[in-house]
Amino acid sequence: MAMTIQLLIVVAYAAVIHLLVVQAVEVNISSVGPIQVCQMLSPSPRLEMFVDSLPRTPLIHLLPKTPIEIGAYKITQKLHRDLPPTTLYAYGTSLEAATYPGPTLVANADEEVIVRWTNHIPDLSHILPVDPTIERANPRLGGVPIVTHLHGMEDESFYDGNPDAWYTQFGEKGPAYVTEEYHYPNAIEPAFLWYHDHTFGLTRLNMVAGLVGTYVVKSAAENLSPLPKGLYEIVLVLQDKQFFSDGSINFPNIGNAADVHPIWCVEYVGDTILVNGKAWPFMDVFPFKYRFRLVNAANNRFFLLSLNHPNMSFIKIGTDGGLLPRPVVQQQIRIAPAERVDFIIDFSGLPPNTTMVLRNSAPTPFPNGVARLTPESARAVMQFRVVSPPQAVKDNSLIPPILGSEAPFISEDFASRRFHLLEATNTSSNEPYALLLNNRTYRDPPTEIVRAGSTEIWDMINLTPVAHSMHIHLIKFHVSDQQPFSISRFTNRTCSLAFPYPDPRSCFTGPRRPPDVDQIGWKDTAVTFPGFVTRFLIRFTTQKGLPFPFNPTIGPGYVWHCHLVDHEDNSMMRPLLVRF
Ligand SMILES: *[C@@H]1O[C@H](CO)[C@@H](O)[C@H](O)[C@H]1NC(C)=O
Ligand SMILES: *[C@@H]1O[C@H](CO)[C@@H](O)[C@H](O)[C@H]1NC(C)=O
Ligand SMILES: *[C@@H]1O[C@H](CO)[C@@H](O)[C@H](O)[C@H]1NC(C)=O
Ligand SMILES: *[C@@H]1O[C@H](CO)[C@@H](O)[C@H](O)[C@H]1NC(C)=O
Ligand SMILES: *[C@@H]1O[C@H](CO)[C@@H](O)[C@H](O)[C@H]1NC(C)=O
Ligand SMILES: *[C@@H]1O[C@H](CO)[C@@H](O)[C@H](O)[C@H]1NC(C)=O
Ligand SMILES: [Cu+2]
Repeated sequence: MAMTIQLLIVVAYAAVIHLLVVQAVEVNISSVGPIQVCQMLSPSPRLEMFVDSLPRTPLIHLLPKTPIEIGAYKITQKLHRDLPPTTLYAYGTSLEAATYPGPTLVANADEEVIVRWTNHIPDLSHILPVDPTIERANPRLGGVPIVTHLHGMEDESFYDGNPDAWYTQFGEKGPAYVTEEYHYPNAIEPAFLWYHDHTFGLTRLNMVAGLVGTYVVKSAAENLSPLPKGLYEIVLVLQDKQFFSDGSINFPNIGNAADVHPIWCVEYVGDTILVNGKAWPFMDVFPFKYRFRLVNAANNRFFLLSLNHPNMSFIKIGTDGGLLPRPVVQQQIRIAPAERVDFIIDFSGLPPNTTMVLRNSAPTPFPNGVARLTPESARAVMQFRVVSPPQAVKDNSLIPPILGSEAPFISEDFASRRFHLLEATNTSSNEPYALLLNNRTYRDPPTEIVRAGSTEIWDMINLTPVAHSMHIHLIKFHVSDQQPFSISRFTNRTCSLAFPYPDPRSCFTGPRRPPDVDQIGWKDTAVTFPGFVTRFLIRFTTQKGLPFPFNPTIGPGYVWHCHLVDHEDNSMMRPLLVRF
C-alpha cells in the first residue's frame, strides 16, 4: 500500500517535471505535424567530432568615452578541419581582425563606452536566400543592410539597434536611422550580454551568416571575487548551421507555406553544432574549476545541456541579467535562443585523460519535436579533455555561497497586459505563414506604450504547438509564474482565462507554478511553453529600480519580440514605447 502511494506520488511528480523541465525524450506528437518542406535540407558533409580545439573569442577591453569601431565584414573562415572555408559576415575592428563569432567586448559597469558599428559588407545581394514577400529592409541600390542590437543593455533607443535603423555600405539608410555611433552607459548589474544584427525582416539571415558577438559588463567587486577568472573564464557561443560540401551555408530556399511565402522557413535548424565558430570542438582543461558564459546564438534551436559523466554537474551562478543570489546545482540546463547562462564546471579530482561530452537532448521543434531535426550530430556540442597542469599551477578559485542581488520587491500596484502567441495558417500545406502577437504584425500601430517607472505583468498565452523565447528590449524582468491551460478549449471558446483555476468555466488546467529552474533570476529573454500562460513581471526602471540615466521616451523606440529569429522576421515583433 505504502509503495503504491509512493509510486503514485513519483508518477505525479514526474508528470509535473515533464511539463515544466521537459524531459530529454523524443515525442512524436501529431500536432507538430510532419517535417516542413523547407526543413528537408540535404545533410551536411560528415565531419569528425572533437578534432578542432575550442577557439577563444578575441577580448577587447573598452575604454570609457573612447570610440571604438566594430565593422561588419565579409570573410571566409575554417569552421572545421575537414570543411573548406566558409563565406560569412563577421564583426571585427578590421577586415583582417573580423571573426565569427565577433570579439568579446569587455566594459566596466557604470562607465559609458562608444562603439561605431560600421558596415563594410561589399555584396550587392545577400549570401543567403532573401524572401521577397517578407516585409524587410530593402535598399533600392542593393547591398546588405545591418543594424546592431546590444542584447541586455539599457540604452537610449537611438542606440538600441531599432530594426528600421539599418544602413548599407553604400550609404543607404532605413527610416529610423540616426547614427551608427552607439553610446552604452553600462549602468546595469555585471552580466554577460551579446550583440547581433537586428535588421528588419533580415535578422535570421544576418545572424546565420555570422553577425553575432559577445559583451561582458564587469564590476570592481566582481573582479575581486574568487570566481574562476582569466584562463579559467570562457565564453561559449552556440549556433547550429547546415553546410554544403564546399563549406558554404545551406539555408532553405523553399518555403513551407509556399503559396504565401516562397522562401521563408518557419524554423531553420542546422545539423552541425558550432561553438565559438568550430564544429564540435574539444577543450583541454586542467582539473580545476572553470567559469563558462554561454549564449545560445542559434536562430531556433533550443539546447538541453548535460555532461555525459555520472559525477559531473553544472553549478549555475548567473542568468541573462547577471549573478543569481546563490549558486544552483543542475544536472541539465535548458537554454533557449538568446538566453545566457553563467555556470561553473568543477573538473577537480578527475584523472588526466578523462574526457566528457557536453550533450544536447533538446528535441526540435521544442519541446515536442521531430527526431529527424535532432540527429545524433545535433546531440553533441563539444568535448572536454582533462590534462595535467604544470607543477606550480593551482586552482585558487572559490564559488562564494552568496553571489548577486535578490529579486526586487514588487508592489501590488501594477497594470496587466495579455498577449496571444499564435500561428497564422491558411495555406494549402497547412503550415504557418506567419507568427503573430495578438494577431498584429510589427507594422500595426503601437499598443505597448508604457510609463517610465511603472510595473506591469505581461501574460504570454501560447496558443501554438511550440515554445517561444520572448525578448523585451530596454529592461530586465522576472518570470513570476507559469500556468497550464487547454489550447483546444480556449480556441473553441468553451472556456475563459478570466476565471481562475479550478472554476469549471476556466481554461486553466492546473494552478500557477513557480518559474522552473531555468527561468529563475534576472531575465531579458524567457521561454513560454505551448499550452501555458507564462507571466513576466516587468519594471520599467533600471535593473536597480532607479529612473533610467537617459531619456527612454525619445528616438525610434524599442521593440519586444520572439527570439526564434525566423518568427521575429515574420512577424512576431511589436514596438515598445516609453512615455513619462
Ligand atoms: C564517480 O564518483 C564515485 C565516488 O567518488 C567513484 O567511485 C566513481 O568511480 C566515479 N565515476 C567516474 C566515472 O569517475
Ligand atoms: C594520456 O594520454 C596520452 C596520449 O594518449 C598518453 O601518452 C598518456 O600516457 C596518458 N596519461 C595517462 C595518465 O593515462
Ligand atoms: C511518428 O509516427 C509516425 C506514425 O506512427 C511514423 O510514421 C513516424 O516515423 C514517426 N516519426 C518519428 C520521427 O518517430
Ligand atoms: C492567407 O492569408 C494571407 C494574409 O492575409 C493572404 O495574403 C493569403 O492570400 C492567404 N492565402 C490563402 C490561400 O487564402
Ligand atoms: C486571430 O485572427 C484570426 C483570423 O482573423 C481569428 O480566427 C482568431 O480568432 C484570432 N485569434 C485571437 C486570439 O484573437
Ligand atoms: C473543439 O471543437 C472541435 C470541432 O468543433 C471538436 O472536434 C473538439 O473536440 C473540440 N475540443 C474541445 C476540447 O472541446
Ligand atoms: Cu516564436
